[in-house]
Amino acid sequence: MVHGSIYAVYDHQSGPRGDSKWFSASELMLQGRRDLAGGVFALRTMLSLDPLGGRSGYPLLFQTGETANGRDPLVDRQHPHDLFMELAASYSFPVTDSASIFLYGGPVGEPALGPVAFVHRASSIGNPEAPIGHHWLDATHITSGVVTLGGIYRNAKLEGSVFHGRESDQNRYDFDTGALDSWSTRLTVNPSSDLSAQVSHGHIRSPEQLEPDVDVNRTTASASWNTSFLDRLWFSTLAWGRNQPTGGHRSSNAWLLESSVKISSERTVFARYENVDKTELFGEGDPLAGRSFNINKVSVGTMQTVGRYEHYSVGVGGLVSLYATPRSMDATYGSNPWSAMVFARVGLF
Ligand SMILES: [Cu+2]
Repeated sequence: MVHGSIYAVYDHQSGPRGDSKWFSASELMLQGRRDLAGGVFALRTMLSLDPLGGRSGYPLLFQTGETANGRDPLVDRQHPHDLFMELAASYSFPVTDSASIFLYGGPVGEPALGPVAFVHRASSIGNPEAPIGHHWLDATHITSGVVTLGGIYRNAKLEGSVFHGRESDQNRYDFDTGALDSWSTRLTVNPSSDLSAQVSHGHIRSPEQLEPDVDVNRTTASASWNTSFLDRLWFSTLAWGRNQPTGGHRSSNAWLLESSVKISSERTVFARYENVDKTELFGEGDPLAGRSFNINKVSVGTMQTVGRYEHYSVGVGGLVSLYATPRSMDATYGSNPWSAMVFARVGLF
């Protein structure tokens, strides 16, 4: 199976901390599977050309997480994804008609923690922008070293993972390595073919390169569902994530609600709402350093398919985001921060 997409995006973020940039966001997913000894063996890899755009990623107001140079945190920027987003193998084996067990692992992969990552969620189809709650919900989707053991019984799946807790460093072309020092567990239930819900919890050892003494306990819960809107497919996700760092640092929450509706065969309309507590927007020495700020963000956008060919399609689109922030941030971000993106997308299938 081959699947992929590449976006070329012009990005503008308003205000004193804003910036403008052309960037590309891409992923190519390859998967092969075969029957083996009564079960199914699969190899999976996922690659991204994000690193070509530079180490500091793209401007995104209120985004935090990871680093571009190994010294300073990335703030108001979205980090690029690594060239290798996944390199993993899995084996699943049916035990009875309604039960199976599986083993998954590899040097780069995704532990059992959080909702489906935003790049793969049906509810964010057409939207190239990363959520500002990424590091509360699904940032572990690229982990350097992971082993997961899971069991499926009827419509329920229970998984446990051990993995390397440190997030990707600023070198996006290499493999990061380290001990399997972190763990997570996730319960997923699919009451119907149109609803999937999960709760998960993990202990992430020293995730941040710039704060190596801090571990994070992360708890997430989410539901994704499909409905129809005037006979059109409508995908939605509601997600909550909580980070509880060790060492007396304050806990913080992120909420996300997003939808994507295919209003015609050629047009998708999408929207996302987020509410996130941010404590890392102001560096040491700033009078606002260490304080927690609650950020509200609403984005709406659309994508129109303009060409369909045998193995790919071409679309163009755009989105606008508005933010509601505490007054005390006005001097830094302006009183009505906003941002917009226009993009072209090539989808492979
Ligand atoms: Cu990511």
